[in-house]
Amino acid sequence: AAPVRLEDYRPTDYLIDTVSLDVRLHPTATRILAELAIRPNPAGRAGAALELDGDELELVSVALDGGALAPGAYEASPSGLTLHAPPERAFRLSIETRVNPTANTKLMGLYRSSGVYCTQCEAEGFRRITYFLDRPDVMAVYTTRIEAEEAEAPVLLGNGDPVERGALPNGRHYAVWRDPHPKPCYLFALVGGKLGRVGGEIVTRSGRKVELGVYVEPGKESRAGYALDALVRSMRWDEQAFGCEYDLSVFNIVAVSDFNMGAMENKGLNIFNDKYVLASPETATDADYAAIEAIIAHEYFHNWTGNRITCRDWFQLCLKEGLTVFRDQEFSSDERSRPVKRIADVRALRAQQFAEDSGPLAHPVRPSVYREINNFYTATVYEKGAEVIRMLKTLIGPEAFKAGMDLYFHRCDGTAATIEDFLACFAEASGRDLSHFSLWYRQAGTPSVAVRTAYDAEDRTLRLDFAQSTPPTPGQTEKEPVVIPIRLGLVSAQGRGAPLKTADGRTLEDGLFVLDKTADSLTLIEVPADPVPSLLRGFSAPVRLEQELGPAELLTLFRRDEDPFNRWQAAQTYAMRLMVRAVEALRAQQPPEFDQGFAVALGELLAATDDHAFAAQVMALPSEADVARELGREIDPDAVLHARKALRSFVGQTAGDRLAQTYSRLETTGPYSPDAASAGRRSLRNAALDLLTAGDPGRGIPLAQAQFASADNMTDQIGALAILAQHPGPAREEALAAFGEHFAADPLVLDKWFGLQAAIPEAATLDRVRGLMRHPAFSLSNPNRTRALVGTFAMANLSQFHRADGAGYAFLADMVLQLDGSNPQLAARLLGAFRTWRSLEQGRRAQAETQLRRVAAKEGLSPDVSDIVTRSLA
Ligand code: B3K
Ligand code: ZN
Repeated sequence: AAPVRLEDYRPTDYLIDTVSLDVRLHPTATRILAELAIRPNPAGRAGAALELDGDELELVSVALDGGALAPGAYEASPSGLTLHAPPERAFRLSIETRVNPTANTKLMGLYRSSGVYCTQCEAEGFRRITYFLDRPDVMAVYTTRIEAEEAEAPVLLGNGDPVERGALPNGRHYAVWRDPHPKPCYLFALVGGKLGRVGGEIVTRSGRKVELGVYVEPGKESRAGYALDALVRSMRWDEQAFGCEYDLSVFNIVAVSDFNMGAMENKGLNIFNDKYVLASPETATDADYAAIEAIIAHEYFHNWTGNRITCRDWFQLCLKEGLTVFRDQEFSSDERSRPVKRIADVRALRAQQFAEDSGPLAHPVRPSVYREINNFYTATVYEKGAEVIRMLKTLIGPEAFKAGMDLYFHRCDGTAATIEDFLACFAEASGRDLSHFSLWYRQAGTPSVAVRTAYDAEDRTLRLDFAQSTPPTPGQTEKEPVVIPIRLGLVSAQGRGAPLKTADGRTLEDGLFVLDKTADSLTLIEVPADPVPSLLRGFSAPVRLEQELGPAELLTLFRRDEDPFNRWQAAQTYAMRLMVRAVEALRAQQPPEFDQGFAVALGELLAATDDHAFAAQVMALPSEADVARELGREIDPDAVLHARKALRSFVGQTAGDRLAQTYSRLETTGPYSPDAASAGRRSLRNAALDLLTAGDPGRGIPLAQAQFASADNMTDQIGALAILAQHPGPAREEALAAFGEHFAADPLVLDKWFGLQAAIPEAATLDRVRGLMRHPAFSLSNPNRTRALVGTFAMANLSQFHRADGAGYAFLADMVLQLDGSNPQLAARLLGAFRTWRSLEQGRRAQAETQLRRVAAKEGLSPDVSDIVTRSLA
């Protein structure tokens, strides 16, 4: 397919104002009668042909204003329907298509998941249901009639408000739904099937009553309560934090078990991967609960940021995704712990987005060209997109940000907007020129900020010299300086934060310094002796910070910084440095050596803290992938694995008694509660056991075995199993077997079990993964199963995916080629595991390239896989 370019955007030649659909559900031959009210677009070309998109469609009939079309007047194929000379006035087009939901393994358009009919239309799935102008700037009002056999599909759901339902002859029935809000077709959805329901109700702030429903597989209703609770809290929060009120009489969520992503924000009818709905103490971890809360919120928040205001074209994807991620992050911060949420988000940003940004798949937050849009639902668009909004708020301040959001909701409501429309609201509200800032949307790559500090004891001045640079990325060799908000403070060994006075006598407002040139400096006066600059507080910009700090200075920040994020960062930096040095030692055939400072400081924290979740974040050392990224080039994953193991073992030994005390002190009694404080307690306790076991398996394994056997909740049970899984031997195999048997009938729990085993950093793991593919509960046709087993192996087992013999790469290439025939989106996602291949040592690099070339050489690749492999090799 030819590349699509942002610069080529032009409005459609026709508009579609209303869509009336009549869908007759059938497992293999569903018929869709679409009636479209079409008129020429005043902004388009007069007299142009009408070219409707299609994808694997079978046309049954087409009529114009109720009359048959002459054979030469149109042209139809599975991928399009063209009217050569449509009327130059408003007209009605009636189209009947036939599709096979059972054969739809791509999970785009209308398909069946465990017998439930459901749809996924974003980005370009509606064209797999009927011929249409399948692009987000065509907004219409939809009425949907759904008809089905009542025994097969007693529940029939659509967008908007329910209008009518009734019985039909021959055991069939129907329901009619109407959505009064004009929307792009990617927000269309319908569901039909046997589903259980958990219901609720909410009254919005203007007094509108809204009926809430969460639909799940019958029998799983008891696991839907938390999702409903999270929905109610999300609706309240959005009214209070952003002034956004819900706008229909019904809001439904449906959980399905075959889904390519996390969830989808269809208007009034969100469809979810059941992994992000179903939760009970025995089957879901604290992390699952937090993810459910965040994703329920995210999809709900799209009702305003995405649905009421949508995107003009897919290049503007971050307009809805970056903003909605920012909103769900704020929600979770308010519901839980703000610093801990920030730390978790930055960990994820670095792991996913920084990795993407430094490899062949790097692209700007707003790309300017794509071949397959589904490959742009990325960490860059989502997570970096959210960081850009966060920086905007930091730069203009919370009041102006609020005013800008209000203006955006007011001005752009009901439109398909652009990033320019969005930024204009903030420029107006703040009175600032945001043109330089907007470069964040166009320029890819992670900027580095290098800092040099010089303290003059006589003058009591501190000079900070900043320099920024962004490495080249595909298609962008020259980079310009971006606008980087740097929050900072000074921390002294005595622990008092010094005020920040600049040379001209001002106090640095909110501790904010803005670096918007290649190099700049800041001089602070009246600085007492010995300050340690605490820079990029709260991770105020998505950059790499290069700051020369010695061990003593890092420990000062770790112990005394008033900014919790930088306390955590100081510990991470310390640990990272130890591991990088250990990698160097190992590669020089030397044993790694560690100083005590880090372990001692950890012990101190454990003794003093009552913020368990924070302490758990400190104890989770940078991952192998983090270390690999820090090294940047010529990576030897085995050395990384062993360096990290050695440090964990050293810390576990050095702080052993403290860890053991923490473990027993934090034992909980009473029933499980998923709240943040209880979850934090569990996470610290499990982190303590993990390090303790790393340092002294003889001491830790019996504790883990006991915890595994007695746990009354999944967090503690899988926590113990994950620890056991790191230590080869009968304890591990027995526990794994017991768990597999106990949860044999619970696919979502088995996914955790698949994932744990796929992540074991041992040479036998690849064979174990191959064996598990033959497990009766495993199936490559289910995306959750595939991601749990194959995805975890490729994305979360650095040393084994990157085996020196290339067998990990060959395995993944096999999986990608096999899946490409059935589910190209899933195949393309998995192939992304190769994105760091150029940073490996030369032997592995060659092996990875061989497999990428093997994939590239396959004939008939999907556009999805072809796009990823081409860019990966470029
Ligand atoms: N908007 C959907 C993602 C659709 C992905 C299409 N390939 C979920 C979300 O971001 O909320
Ligand atoms: Zn989203």
